[in-house]
Amino acid sequence: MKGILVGVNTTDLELEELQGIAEACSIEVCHIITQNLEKINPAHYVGKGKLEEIKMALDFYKAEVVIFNNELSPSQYVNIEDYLKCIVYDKTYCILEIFNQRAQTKEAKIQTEIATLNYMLPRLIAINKNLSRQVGSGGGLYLRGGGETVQELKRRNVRQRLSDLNKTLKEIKKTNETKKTKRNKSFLKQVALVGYTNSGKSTTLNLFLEDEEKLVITKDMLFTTLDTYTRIVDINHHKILLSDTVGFISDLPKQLVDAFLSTIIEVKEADLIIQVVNGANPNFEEEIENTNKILKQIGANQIKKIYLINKVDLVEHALIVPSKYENVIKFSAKTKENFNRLIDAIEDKLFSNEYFIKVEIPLEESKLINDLKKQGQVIKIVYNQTSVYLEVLVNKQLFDQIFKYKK
Ligand SMILES: Nc1nc2c(ncn2[C@@H]2O[C@H](COP(=O)(O)OP(=O)(O)OP(=O)(O)O)[C@@H](O)[C@H]2O)c(=O)[nH]1
Ligand SMILES: [Mg+2]
Repeated sequence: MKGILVGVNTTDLELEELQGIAEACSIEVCHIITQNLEKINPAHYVGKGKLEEIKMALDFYKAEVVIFNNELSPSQYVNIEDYLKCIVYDKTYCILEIFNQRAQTKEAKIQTEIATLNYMLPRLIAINKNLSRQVGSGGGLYLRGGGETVQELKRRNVRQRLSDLNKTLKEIKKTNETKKTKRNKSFLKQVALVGYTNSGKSTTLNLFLEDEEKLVITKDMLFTTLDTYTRIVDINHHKILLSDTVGFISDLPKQLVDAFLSTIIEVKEADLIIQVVNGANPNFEEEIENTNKILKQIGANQIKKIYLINKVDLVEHALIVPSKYENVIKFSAKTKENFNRLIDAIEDKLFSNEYFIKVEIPLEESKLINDLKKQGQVIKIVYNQTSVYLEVLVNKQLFDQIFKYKK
C-alpha cells in the first residue's frame, strides 16, 4: 500500500523514524509533506491549504493512506478522513500496529489490545456521531480484523472487552509473580539486538544470515520459544540464538508504554545484549541513555552488553563515544565495517570464560578482584579478613594472571 507522510513542526530525524514505522506496517512511503505551524488547526490539524495539497498528492501518487506524525484527536481524525476520502493513520496507530504484529506472550497481546481499544474508543464515538457514514474507503482503521463495521464493533462493546482484558491481565500478572518464571531456557546462548527503531537491528541480523539460510530453523522444529524474529547463527563455530526486537520509539505515547515493555520483556532472558545505536544521529548519546533506562525498567540492566554504534559510514567526522561506555564497536551494517570485530566480541563475551579456577587473593589486589567480578563468572565468593576466596570461570588471560593465587 502506498502512503504519504505528513509532519507538522517536525525534524528530519523524526520523519525518518516515521518512515521506518510506516514501512514496518507494510506501507511504501512515496511522498512527505511538512508544515510549520504556530497554532495547530483544531478542526483538521493542518491548514486548509495543506489539506488540499495532501489531497492532490494522494491523486498524483495514487496513494491510499496518509500518516500523520502527530496524534490526531478523534474529531480531527474524522474531519480529515471526510475531506481526503482515504485511510488516515497517525503515528500512535502505526505503533500499535507494530506491537500487534510483534506481541508474542499472552501478556504482551493483552497489553497491546488494551492500548489499541483505549485508542479506538474515543474515535469510535466520534465516528458514530458522524452518523450516516461507513468508515474508511478501503479498509481503514475501523475495518480491522475481518472487515468489521463500526456498528459491529460497537455491538461487541469495546468497554466490556476492555474490562474483561484488564481482569485477565491482573490474573496473568498475579500468576507470573507467584510462579517462578518457568521458561523454556534453551541450551544455546541467547543474544538480543535492542535499540531504537531505524537504528539498524534487522540489517545487522541479516548480515549474520547471508550465508546461513540453512541454519534458520523454524519454530516447530526445535524450540517452542523460538519466535519468527529469532534465528540460529554461527559465531566462530559456536551456535547462538540471535533475536531481533521491537524498536524503541522516541516520544512513545504514554498510553503505549506498558504494551511496549511487555513486547520486549523477553530481552531479560538474554545472555548478551547488543545495543544497536544510530551513530548518524547527533544525539546518539541520548538514544543510548533512553535505551538503558528501558533496559533497567524491564530488569535487563545487569546483562552483558555490546554497544554497536551503527551507520558510521554516514558520519564524516571522527565519531567520539564517551569512555564511560564499555564494549563499544563503531560499525556499519551497510559496509560491514567491523563486522568481524562484532563476531569476535560476541564470542569473547559468551564463550571466553571457559577456565575454572579456585583462588585466594589478597584484598589489596582490589583491581584484580574487580576485574574478576566484572569479566569473569563468579560462582562462589567468600570475604576473609585479609583475602577473598573465589571460585570463578575466567578467560585465558585472567586465568594466567590469577594462577599464582590458585588454591
Ligand atoms: N547508511 C547506513 N544505513 C543503514 C545502516 N544500517 C541500517 N541502515 C538503514 O537504516 C534503515 C533502518 O534499518 P533497519 O535494520 O530496518 O532498522 P531496525 O533497527 O531494524 O528498525 P525497526 O525494525 O524499525 O526497529 C534501513 O533503511 C537500513 O538500510 C548502516 O550501517 N549504514
Ligand atoms: Mg527491524
